[in-house]
Amino acid sequence: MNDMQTPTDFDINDYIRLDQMPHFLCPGCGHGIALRALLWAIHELEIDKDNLAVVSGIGCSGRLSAYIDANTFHTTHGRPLAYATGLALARPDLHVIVISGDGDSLAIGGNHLIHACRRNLDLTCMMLNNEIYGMTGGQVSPTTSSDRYTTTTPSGNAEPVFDACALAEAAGASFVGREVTMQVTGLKNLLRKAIAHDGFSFVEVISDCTEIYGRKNNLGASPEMILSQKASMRPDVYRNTVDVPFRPNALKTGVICQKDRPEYGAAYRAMVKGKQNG
Ligand SMILES: Cc1ncc(C[n+]2csc(CCOP(=O)(O)OP(=O)(O)O)c2C)c(N)n1
Ligand code: SF4
Ligand SMILES: [Mg+2]
Repeated sequence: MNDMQTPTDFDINDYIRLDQMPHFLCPGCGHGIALRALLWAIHELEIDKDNLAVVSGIGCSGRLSAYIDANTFHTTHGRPLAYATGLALARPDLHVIVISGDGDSLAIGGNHLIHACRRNLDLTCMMLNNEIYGMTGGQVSPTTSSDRYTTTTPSGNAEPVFDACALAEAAGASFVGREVTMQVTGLKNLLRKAIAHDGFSFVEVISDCTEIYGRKNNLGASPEMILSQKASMRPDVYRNTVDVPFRPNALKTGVICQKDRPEYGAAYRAMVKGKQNG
């Protein structure tokens, strides 16, 4: 890892499949910013593309794997962690990174997430939380804020919201962090720490769905939504200075927990070897 590297060392064109351009993301979508931060972290960690596997589910978030010039698997909705678990167990020499959405990881794939946290296999999961099912037209998700409008909550959302980081920590993830797309360098640094961590790392990225969620809830265009992220992190500072909607609770960002726990793949291999020798 080289701390001296600067943004100028990083050229995203070295890491994306140019033949897949133009990408399909809407203008202002936060997912593109998250992809850039992830590739920047991979660049700084000097990970060889041949040793990188990116696994994704289905969704606007899931689509990102198709744009990365590495070993990529665009799998089924809710199941990328299951595919990634098999891959990481069979190929411990690879860096396995999962790109997932809030619906993908917390609704249909919620069970896979809690068990990935419990096992502590050496994987990194970047979950893009845009509070909505973006790809399928804007249905409510487990992270949709209270009172917000979606195609399936036309009178507002009455459900309480999942705190994905609290869930991951409680389920045993040994690295948990959160960042907003507004803080691109902060997000890159957090992802770098998550990928370097030995064990299961969960990173929640607050990433705006401008075209569906933002439009439906009158949250302004991309610049206003980005400002809202900043204000939601420090409502005490910005409440009277920025005229943008706030999230109900102040967002905690950065590394939320990091602990030493036995990594599942190494423990499993040692157990098998012990049985073979004994
Ligand atoms: C088994 C299955 N159920 C449902 C779907 C339809 N589907 C595709 S993407 C998606 C939701 C995507 O939301 P999220 O995971 O939050 O990703 P985003 O598009 O917001 O990035 C759904 C319900 C599917 N493809 N497969
Ligand atoms: S629908 Fe929303 S999440 Fe999907 S690409 Fe457009 S802005 Fe992004
Ligand atoms: Mg989503």
